Amino acid sequence: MYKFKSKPVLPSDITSESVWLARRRYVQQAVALGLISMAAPYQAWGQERSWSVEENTRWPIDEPPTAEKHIVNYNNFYEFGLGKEDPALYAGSMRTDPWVVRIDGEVERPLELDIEQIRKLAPLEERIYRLRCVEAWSMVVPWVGFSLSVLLRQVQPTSKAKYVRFETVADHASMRGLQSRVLQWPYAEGLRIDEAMHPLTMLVLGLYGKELPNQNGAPLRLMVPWKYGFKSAKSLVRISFVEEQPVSSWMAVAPQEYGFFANVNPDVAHPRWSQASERKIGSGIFAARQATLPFNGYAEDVAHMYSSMDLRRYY
Ligand SMILES: Nc1nc2c(c(=O)[nH]1)N[C@H]1C(S)=C(S)[C@@H](COP(=O)(O)O)O[C@H]1N2
Ligand SMILES: [Mo]
Repeated sequence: MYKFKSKPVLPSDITSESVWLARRRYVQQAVALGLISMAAPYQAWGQERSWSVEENTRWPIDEPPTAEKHIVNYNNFYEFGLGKEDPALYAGSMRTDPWVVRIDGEVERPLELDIEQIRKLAPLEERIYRLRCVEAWSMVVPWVGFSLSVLLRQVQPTSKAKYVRFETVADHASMRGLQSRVLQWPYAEGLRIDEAMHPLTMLVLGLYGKELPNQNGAPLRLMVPWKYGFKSAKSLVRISFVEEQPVSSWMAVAPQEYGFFANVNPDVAHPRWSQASERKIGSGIFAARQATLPFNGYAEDVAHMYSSMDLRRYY
């Protein structure tokens, strides 16, 4: 598959990810020397890491992850306000425990699971995925979780199920942004079943080896790495198999700007700006913009799902 080009690590980047890089190099060298088997779970290094996770090397990104301080301080989570700093400032008041996720709709066996039950469904993996926002910036994030398909397989969808709809929490007591009418609440998203079952599609419980911070969508979010960031709904409370294509919150307010598919595509501009390049958050003000890749670099894995579709029409 496509490998992202390495970028030199600037002194300004060296924070918690230097620890991460050191560990990653060690693991790669040790594997090359036959010292350890890649299948063996390793204890994530660094003082602040709290989980032991298995590194998933199926989808490598040969590029250092964005510093943790940027990932947790520059966010889109409109339930807490429209500013990039608002989620870090205000999401602390969201209660994430207890938390129950309902899985229902066109299924034989609807389920309600709490976070502990979900966490036990599969071993946690670290996967470094790029998040490419429709606003033409990106970050490279060491997410922790596992494939969404693991969860979806628990409920046995019926033959009517064609799509999966995702609904996120809407708590007026803790979410000041719900007063705004910019979007329909609760925030809703959707995927076609084949997209939802694709092994790249991830259910995320953490980042940088720790539980998800509230501003990044605690306790449970979606991560669909070949689609624009708005598809990756945060703080999920309900996952429903449905017959009809769901209307996502962004489609509902601006259908000509935000399509259902939202596959990252440098050749299809947003009506108000180009999608050909992106600014990597934390790379410094003098850093060059980088070219945006079709399907965010995952074309080999996912392009086949859209082979018969006109991607200009189904944006
Ligand atoms: N519930 C909810 N999920 C959401 C959003 C939101 O406003 N509300 N914003 C989306 C957008 S536009 C992006 S780019 C990503 C940002 O994720 P991050 O803040 O963890 O980087 O979350 C997505 N998920
Ligand atoms: Mo976004």
